Amino acid sequence: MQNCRGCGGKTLKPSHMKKNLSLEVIEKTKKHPCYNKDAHDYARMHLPVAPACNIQCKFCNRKFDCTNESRPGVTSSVLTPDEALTKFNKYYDELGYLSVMGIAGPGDPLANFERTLETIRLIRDSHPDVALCLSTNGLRLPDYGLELKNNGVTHLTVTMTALDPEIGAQIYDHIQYRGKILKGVEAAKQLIENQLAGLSLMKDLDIMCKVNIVAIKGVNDHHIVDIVREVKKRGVTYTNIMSLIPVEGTAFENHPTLTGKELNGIRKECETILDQMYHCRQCRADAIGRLKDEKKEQKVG
Ligand code: CLF
Ligand code: SF4
Repeated sequence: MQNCRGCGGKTLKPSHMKKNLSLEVIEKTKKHPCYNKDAHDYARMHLPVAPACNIQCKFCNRKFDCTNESRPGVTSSVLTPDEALTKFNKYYDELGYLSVMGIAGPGDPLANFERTLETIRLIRDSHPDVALCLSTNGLRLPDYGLELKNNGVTHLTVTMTALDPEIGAQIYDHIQYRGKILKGVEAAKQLIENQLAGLSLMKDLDIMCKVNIVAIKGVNDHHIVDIVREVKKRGVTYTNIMSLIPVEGTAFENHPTLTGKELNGIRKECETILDQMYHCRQCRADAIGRLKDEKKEQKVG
């Protein structure tokens, strides 16, 4: 067959797909390269429309992209929603295999909710065939989850690093929540509570979810299996355990990282509980292209 590309991710259904998804979300998941490793012929494009963040992770230097979802690098240029649509249109036409629009920073999409929502609506109205994907720290997910669903979001990632607030306090410096700044254990407790409540809300919504976990040697690496067990109870079917990338100018700048073998050991242990992602590229907030041949940021026009 002239056009046959093997399964191309179009016929295989990822085993971790959530139950009760609509046909639309199932079809978009088959073409989502992060959720379906067989969808390697399809591309995602991140639109960097979300500059602010409402928490401070101790491994994050705000001069760089969000290290929860993105590897540190040159700071992304921040786009307005209209600029983001123009850029998306350009690559959609040029590439011909763009199937996912993601918002993953450079801060947190839900800390920039108006800009995020406007971008989602613009892409949804112009490209109904495209999956709409967000990655968030989850602090505002209980507040905005339903609105995301009602505006067409099909895929959502929550990044967690702890379930135990004492461990969380070693990783988060503070959070800004409802007009207050919370620090230490109190901050971690509120964040974790909201992450779990947000995931419970997602459980019955027609959105495919995953949880990203940043593994930090000697801090939370022994605790990751507990996170995976807990998020499974909240309906999550797929987790992505990523190694910390030490960033200059942060408390974790010189922190030792897990070896590939150690990281895979944790993933293997967690695989007995939930399906694991092994093909994450720790993308920038402005990444474009297929995971197998990631393109560097290019300016529009
Ligand atoms: Fe982007 Fe994330 Fe959506 Fe994918 S990335 S918002 S789920 S479209 Fe993918 Fe990149 Fe890994 Fe993220 S490879 S860092 S898991
Ligand atoms: Fe940085 Fe992302 Fe953490 Fe916000 S959520 S502080 S942008 S790593």
